[in-house]
Amino acid sequence: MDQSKRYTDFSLKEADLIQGGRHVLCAYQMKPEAGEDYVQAAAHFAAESSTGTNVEVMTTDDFTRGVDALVYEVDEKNEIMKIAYPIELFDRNIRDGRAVLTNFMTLTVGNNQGMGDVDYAQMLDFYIPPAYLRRFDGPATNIVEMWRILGRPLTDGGMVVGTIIKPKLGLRPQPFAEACYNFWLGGDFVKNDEPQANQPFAPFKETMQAVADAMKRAQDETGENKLFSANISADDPFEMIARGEYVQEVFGDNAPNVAFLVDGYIAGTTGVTTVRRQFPNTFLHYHRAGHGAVTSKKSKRGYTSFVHLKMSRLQGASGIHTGTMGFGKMEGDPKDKAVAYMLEDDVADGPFFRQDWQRMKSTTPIISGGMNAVRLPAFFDNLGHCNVIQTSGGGAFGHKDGPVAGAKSLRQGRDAWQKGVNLVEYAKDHPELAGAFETFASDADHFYPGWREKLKG
Ligand code: CAP
Ligand code: MG
Repeated sequence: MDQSKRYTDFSLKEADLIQGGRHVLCAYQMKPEAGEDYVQAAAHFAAESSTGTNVEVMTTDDFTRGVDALVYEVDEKNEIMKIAYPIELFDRNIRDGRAVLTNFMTLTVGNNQGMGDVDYAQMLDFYIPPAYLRRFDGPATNIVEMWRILGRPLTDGGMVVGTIIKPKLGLRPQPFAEACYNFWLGGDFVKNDEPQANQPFAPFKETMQAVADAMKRAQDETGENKLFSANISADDPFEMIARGEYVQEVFGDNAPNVAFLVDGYIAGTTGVTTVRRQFPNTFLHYHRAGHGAVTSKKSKRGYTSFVHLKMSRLQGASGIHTGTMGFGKMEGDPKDKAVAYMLEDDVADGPFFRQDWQRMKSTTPIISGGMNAVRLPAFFDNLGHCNVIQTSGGGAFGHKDGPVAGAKSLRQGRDAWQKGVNLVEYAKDHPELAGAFETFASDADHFYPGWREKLKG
């Protein structure tokens, strides 16, 4: 059935829709199945994503038609379509009227992902008007709280030097806590790797007790505050809350130094919002394991990494993994820095829409995946600043002289960049950094050809 009369309106102008403030706008890359008309498929897509289905239903009335999602632009050659969704379509909490991201996704990337007349459709960008934006929680805390704990300046406090405990699995509670302690002697922040939870060989309670003790010891030893991110992801909110409450209890006085890690793609919107609302004063660390199944650059369905990360700021992630923008081991591109700006800035440009965040707090980029001290300067050159949380697992525990040296080398890498000193020069009188050159020699060859001779000289 051709629904283009009802679900398209090409007279609508994007600037007017934004000015009007009553529509969410979404841009998709969409290709119909062979033989299907582009505009008809787009109209069907908008129908399925709002008030319609594949046939006209007799229960439709004039009000219903007033809240139809409308296709307002198509660029068939580039497979782009844009849809305006009236904000009335989107669910709000029955208790307090807050926005429900689950429902936003159900409409915008829900059934429309499996339609028979669509070959593929992927959301590339979206715009949220102020009247809907204000209903989202947004972040309660971010890197600024970490800087406060670390005694750093609250503006441009710089990179939080972090690690992920490796090996990923297989450490018993004491060796696990020792690994934390050692890194803390040279660094700031330790996080659980995402699968570390309540395995029989490392019971959660025993491990957290040992880590809390290690944090105290490291703080006594260094005279500095330390940070930990505890994974509390689980299948049900009650288990997550139980884990979070337990962690706060055992860390006691140091509880404000602990973040909660949620595997936000796998635990989903419910997992993330449970933590955001149950622990509003705690740093919400959004890990995104599994997201590549949807957001990989090789995928043509679902939504992009940019869209995923932008949604996390709405939900209230304090920090989210943004990838390494081509400087680490995961998929990425230097241009991905646009996503960091969308998380940090008050007004930022996406691939299609400019988003005004209306002073919503920022979400801190967490830079992780194959990073080490030698890779840091190029990464920061591309990003233009170093106000991020950076976690190196292999880059710390793989250092030839162990985790204390690994942590120190990361700190030195950041310091060199902040001072504008060439990394090889800096390594001359910073042995841990020099050790990182030797350990990650192929990276050093790539970023600093001739480093061996220069270091000797
Ligand atoms: C990195 C990591 C992170 C990835 C996730 C890992 O370890 O702990 O989970 O960074 O990717 O398990 O691979 P290494 P992203 O430092 O040893 O590489 O940050 O892109 O979501
Ligand atoms: Mg990991």
